[in-house]
Amino acid sequence: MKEFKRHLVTAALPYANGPVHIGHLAGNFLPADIYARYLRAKKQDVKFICGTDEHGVPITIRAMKEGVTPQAIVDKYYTIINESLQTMGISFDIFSRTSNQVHHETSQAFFKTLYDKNLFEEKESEQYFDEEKQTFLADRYITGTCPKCGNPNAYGDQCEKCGSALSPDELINPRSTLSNSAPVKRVTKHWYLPLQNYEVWLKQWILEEHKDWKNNVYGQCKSWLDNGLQSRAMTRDSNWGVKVPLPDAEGKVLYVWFDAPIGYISATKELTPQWSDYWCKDDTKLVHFLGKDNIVFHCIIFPAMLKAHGDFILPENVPANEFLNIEGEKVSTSRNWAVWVDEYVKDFPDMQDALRYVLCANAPENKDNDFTWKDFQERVNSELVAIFGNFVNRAFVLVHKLCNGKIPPFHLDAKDEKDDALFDKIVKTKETVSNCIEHYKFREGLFAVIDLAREGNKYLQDKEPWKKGDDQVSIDNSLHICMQLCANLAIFINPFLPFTAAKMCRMMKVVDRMLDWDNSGSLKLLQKGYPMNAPELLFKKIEDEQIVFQSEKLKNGLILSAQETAAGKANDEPSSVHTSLKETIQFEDFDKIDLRVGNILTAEKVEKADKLLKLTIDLGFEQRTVVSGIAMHYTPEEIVGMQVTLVANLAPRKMRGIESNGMILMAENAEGKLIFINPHGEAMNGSAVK
Ligand code: B3M
Ligand code: ZN
Repeated sequence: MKEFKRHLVTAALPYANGPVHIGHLAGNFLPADIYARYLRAKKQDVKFICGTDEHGVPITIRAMKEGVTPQAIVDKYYTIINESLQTMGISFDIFSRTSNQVHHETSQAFFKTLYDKNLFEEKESEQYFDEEKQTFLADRYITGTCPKCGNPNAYGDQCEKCGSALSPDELINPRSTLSNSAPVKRVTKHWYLPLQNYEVWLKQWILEEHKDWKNNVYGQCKSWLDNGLQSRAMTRDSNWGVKVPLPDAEGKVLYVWFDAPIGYISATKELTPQWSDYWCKDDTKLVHFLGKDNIVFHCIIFPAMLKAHGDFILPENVPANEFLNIEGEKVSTSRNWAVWVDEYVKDFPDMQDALRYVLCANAPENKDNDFTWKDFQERVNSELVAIFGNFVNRAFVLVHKLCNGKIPPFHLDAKDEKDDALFDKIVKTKETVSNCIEHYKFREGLFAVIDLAREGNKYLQDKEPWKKGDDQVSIDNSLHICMQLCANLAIFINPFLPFTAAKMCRMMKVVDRMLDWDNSGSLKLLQKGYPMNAPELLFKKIEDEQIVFQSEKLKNGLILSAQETAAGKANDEPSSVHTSLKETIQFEDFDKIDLRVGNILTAEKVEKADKLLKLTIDLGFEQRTVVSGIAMHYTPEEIVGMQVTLVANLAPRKMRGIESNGMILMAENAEGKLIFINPHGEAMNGSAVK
């Protein structure tokens, strides 16, 4: 085993084109944080690096759609992402941004080194260009008819109907998703990294020397390497990104996957003048945490870049996770099918550890996993509250009741085999948790801690100190052990649930230093006679209403996003101008829908919901409240008095606590603004639309 002096831990840089969701947390930030916190508790020299990825097509497209500059987009989301991750206790040593000067310089210098070593191929090729928007089009932003199945809305990289992988050249009647115009071909020059030149080395390094990598990671690498590598362009035509540092490169920027991983290096530079100790000395252990869609970039392309450069170390491990689905369905930011971290921390104040717990217990470590609100509630209530919280609380309450709130002495002569067994279990747990975290098996590690708390409950139940009357020796011994167990539990749980560990320290009146990993596995953490504080509530139970509210919110998000998909407001992916038709329905299906004309009587903004307006609609025979996701498109004043069409028999639904009774029909104009579908002349309020 190699001896490492330092640790560099990275979490993949989220794109600053939207908030982060719990899938990012489970796949990436949380395991990295647990690992970094554990290393710090072991008194290791560790730097935990992250930041936002602020370049690339997703950001320019988003900016174009919102009609603002890319800078405005990244500024907005940097702040939101940074705040929500801080609040969740993700303990980065730095959370930087790839738009920073030092990053631009670092990645340009990196590129220049490879260029000067003559490691790029310069190649010209023809690419689609949108003349109206004056921009080259990434594959994803071209639509057309699929040559395989005739789907009129296939993308330049893939047909989502028949699943074929496509290239833009294969599309029949290609159109730009940005302007709906037909793109033209233009010749453009780019710098390619011939990845095939690194194939032999990569095979040796990964397939031979890193058989220890997780199966999902190793397997993906193997299949890339078995299929053979090709040259890949490391530059793009764009005016947003890191400029290519060459004289004849006007309008060219570095490919976002070239500059983003260099962001780890630039952020470390920003953090410490000793940055090169971390990046250039091979007794540093570099570990990248990420989701499975980023494996190829971190295991193949970035290492090839690092190898080509020559000055930097390579990752020791890349423990990528699979995906976390939500309520049985894949996360989709475009359909707003996601649980957003910034919203969770607002809806569940001071309950970060509950989410950390469930996401770790359910982490998609080896396969895709599912998050459901029901499971969230069950795990919190029956594991965190009923096992861990319950044990700690009982121990503290009993110490206050039976031992004056002070750590009782331990009478060695009265020690029995139950005491020994519990002590053994503490020592074993230390070893198990260490081992699990060091091997990136965070779920198993967490379960070992919960298991220990479960043993604590059993021990208390066996010893029944509350029934021991004046047998103070027995009371003392059992509660002495329980309190030592609490102290150990605080140390073990700390990397996973740091807010809980901090509360426990307050309850035990000890400073953070007690949480040093090496202190654990001992029954001498708290001195006899030492006074304890009263127990604090470690975890709150999750009530049914909270779960119902969250499930509704998820579904409402779908409805809102359906209303604005075309406008692209909540959308990372390009929306094609015409979406494909839904499947055929029968007249009876249509006839179930009761459409009515109504008049907007009042309109007002909904507090803390920038998309929603609350409307009163006059249907002639009645008035009703409808909540509509149109606040980005209309002010309340401009719509009062308008006639609209309403789905009048849609089941009521609560949005932001307001019951909405129906849905207003909207379509989209060429600019992506939502417009009302209203009668051509004055119709009677309440009349049915047929
Ligand atoms: N921003 C992709 C992603 O968020 C990308 C990661 C960069 S890590 C260097 O999935
Ligand atoms: Zn197709």
